[in-house]
Amino acid sequence: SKAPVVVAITGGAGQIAYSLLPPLLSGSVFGPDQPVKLQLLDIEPAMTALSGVVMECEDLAYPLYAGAVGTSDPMVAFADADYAIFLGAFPRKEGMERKDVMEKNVGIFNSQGSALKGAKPGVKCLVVGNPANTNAAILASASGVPKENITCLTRLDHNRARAMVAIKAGAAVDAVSGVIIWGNHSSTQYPDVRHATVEGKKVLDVLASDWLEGEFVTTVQKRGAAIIAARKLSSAASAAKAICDHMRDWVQGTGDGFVSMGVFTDGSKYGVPAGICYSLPCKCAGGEWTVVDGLPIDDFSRAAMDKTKAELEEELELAKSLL
Ligand code: NAX
Repeated sequence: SKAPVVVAITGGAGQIAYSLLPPLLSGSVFGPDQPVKLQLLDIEPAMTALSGVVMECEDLAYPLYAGAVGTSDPMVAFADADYAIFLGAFPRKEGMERKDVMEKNVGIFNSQGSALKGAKPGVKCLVVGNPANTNAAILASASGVPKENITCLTRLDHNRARAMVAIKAGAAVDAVSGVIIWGNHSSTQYPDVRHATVEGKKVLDVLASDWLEGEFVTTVQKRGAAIIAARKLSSAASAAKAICDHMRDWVQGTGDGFVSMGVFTDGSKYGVPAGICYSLPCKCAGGEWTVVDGLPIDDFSRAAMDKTKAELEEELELAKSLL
């Protein structure tokens, strides 16, 4: 049988991790014959809770389970990791300035970046903890991991957009393809349906453009906040599913079509400068992503793509000033 892959997960005692660990151990992400070893990191006060999570990983009794470790030491968590999923971040608390939250997260991702040096050389990283795109940029500079191996999660936004189009058109979700999330995982993100189809027809020909350019865009942009308002907790089941989709596609390939991933590019595509982690349409094959280049961009899209780019540049500048 295959040697296990080592998957490091930060924020292992949190609510997304609780929904994420079962599918990771089931074979649906890394393959049906691929054993998985988990290395779960959380902060010291969460160690008792984390020990319970480790017990449940055993009790799932999945045949691919190859062990689970719970630790508060990043060096232990990242040692020999093939994959690293960063869920842990400092949440914004009432009365905190944006700058103060950023400072906490810059500290976390800077020090975890150093510890990531103990991972396997080809370690593939996914940053989920917010501000995800900018945390990914800090991680990239602190870790020395090649930029193509550091991504951030915008698949949840992508899935939200795809599902919303399907529901509106009265179609199955897998009949919708080609939606794109551009930019930041924040309320400036641009959910784009200009290249999307539903049941083989252009979405622009099927759904009203005032809905597509108005309510659709703002609903996707504010979906995270709507879930917090309703549930008093942020999205967890759908976030975990999106993480599985992102990692499975990265590792096993996208086949036809493309998906949205927060990635670092060289500055030559879609007017996105090098150095920021910006969500783009990507295809994956052989464990590598490539940007789907050359899609025509109209004025409406260009303005929205530039707005979210400007926010990311400003965020990164703030983050760097706090290093
Ligand atoms: P929880 O608060 O339930 O869990 C976070 C866990 O991280 C806690 O157990 C906490 O103790 C731990 N943690 C904090 N600092 C740490 C550190 N320095 N090292 C290791 N662990 C640390 O949050 P949860 O709902 O699981 O969400 C996790 C993160 O995902 C949040 O930052 C959230 O904002 C972000 N999200 C990002 C999404 C995306 O699409 N990019 C969507 C879902 C989610 O909102």
